[in-house]
Amino acid sequence: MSVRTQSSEQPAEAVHRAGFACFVGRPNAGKSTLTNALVGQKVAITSNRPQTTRHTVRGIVHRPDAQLVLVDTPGLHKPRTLLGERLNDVVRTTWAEVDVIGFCLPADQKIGPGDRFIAKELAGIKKTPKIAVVTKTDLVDSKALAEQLIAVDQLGKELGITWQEIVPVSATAGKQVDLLADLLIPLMPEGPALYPEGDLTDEPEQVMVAELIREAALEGVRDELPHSIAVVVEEMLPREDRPADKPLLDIHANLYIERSSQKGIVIGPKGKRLKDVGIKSRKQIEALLGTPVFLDLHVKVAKDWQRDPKQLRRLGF
Ligand SMILES: Nc1nc2c(ncn2[C@@H]2O[C@H](COP(=O)(O)OP(=O)(O)OP(=O)(O)O)[C@@H](O)[C@H]2O)c(=O)[nH]1
Ligand SMILES: [Mg+2]
Repeated sequence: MSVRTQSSEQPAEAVHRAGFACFVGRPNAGKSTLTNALVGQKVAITSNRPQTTRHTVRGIVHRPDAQLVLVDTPGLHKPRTLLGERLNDVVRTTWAEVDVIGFCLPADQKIGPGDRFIAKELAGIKKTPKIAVVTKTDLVDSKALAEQLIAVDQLGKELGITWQEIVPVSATAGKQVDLLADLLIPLMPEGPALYPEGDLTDEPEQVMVAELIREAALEGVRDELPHSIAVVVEEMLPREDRPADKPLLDIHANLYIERSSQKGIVIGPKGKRLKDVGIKSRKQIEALLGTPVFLDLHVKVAKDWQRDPKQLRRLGF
C-alpha cells in the first residue's frame, strides 16, 4: 500500500492542468473543513451537526501550473426525508462528473456501516480514480492512525477499489493539506484554467450569506432541529442616502423551521438566541462582503418542508 506521510516535490511540468475533485464521505467526516483548508478561505460552512452541507459547493485552488476545483458534497447517508433523498442524488450526480473522488474517513472513528455503504457504491464507479483521505488526524495518536490507514487499505482490497493514494490529513491543524493538493493535481486532465484567477468559489453571494446565517443558527441546537432549519436571503440592497464613505448593506433573510413548536428554541428567551445568531452571522457576512451590514432576520414556519416537494423547491432544493 502507498501511504503518503511527507511532502514530496513534484517535478516541474510544462503543462497546465485543470479539473474537478469531489470529496465524499458520511456526514460529519470533515469534507467541508478540508475544502476550506485547501482553498485557504471559508467557502463552505461547517458544524459538528451531521448534514451541514446541503448542496455542492465549489472551492477553487489556484497554482501556477494548475487549477483544482474541489466539489464539496453533502454527506451520503440513509435518507429519511425527501430532502435526504435529494441530497444523496446531488452526491451521485457529482461523482459521475469529476476527475477524481476523494473518499473522506475520519481517523477517530472505526470504519462503520455508513462508510461501507459509500465504499460499495464507489467500487461500482470504475473509470474515476479514487483517493482515500483519512481526516482529523490531530484527534488520534500515531498507533491509532496507523491502524486506521491499514483498515482503509483493507476496505479497498475487500471491495475491489484501487486507492491511488491513502492520505492522512488534518484540516484544522493544516497537516498534509498541501500534500493532498499535490497528489490531486496530477490526476487532473491537461487544460486551461476553468475559473478566473483569484475566484475562490462560484457560490452566489446571496447563497453564501444564507449559509453563514444557517451556520450560526446550527450552533447549540440539538436533536432534529439542525435538519429543520433553512435560510433564504430575500433581498440584499445598499441603503439609500448613505454617504459614499459610509455604505450600509441591508440584508433581509428568513430563517425557516418546520413546526411552530420549534420557534421558541430558535428565538430563545426574550429573543436572545436569535439576536446572537444575527450578531455572529453579521460579523462573518461583513468579513465576506467587506462592507457594514444591517441584517434583518425573521423566523418563519414552513410546515414539514423537508418532506414537501413544493416547499423544497421554494427553499432552493
Ligand atoms: N479536530 C478536527 N476536527 C475536524 C477536522 N476537520 C473537521 N473537523 C470537525 O468535524 C466537524 C464536521 O466537519 P465538517 O467539515 O462540517 O464535516 P462534513 O463532512 O462537511 O459534514 P456534512 O456537511 O454534514 O456532510 C466539525 O465540527 C469540524 O470542526 C480536523 O481536521 N480536526
Ligand atoms: Mg459539509
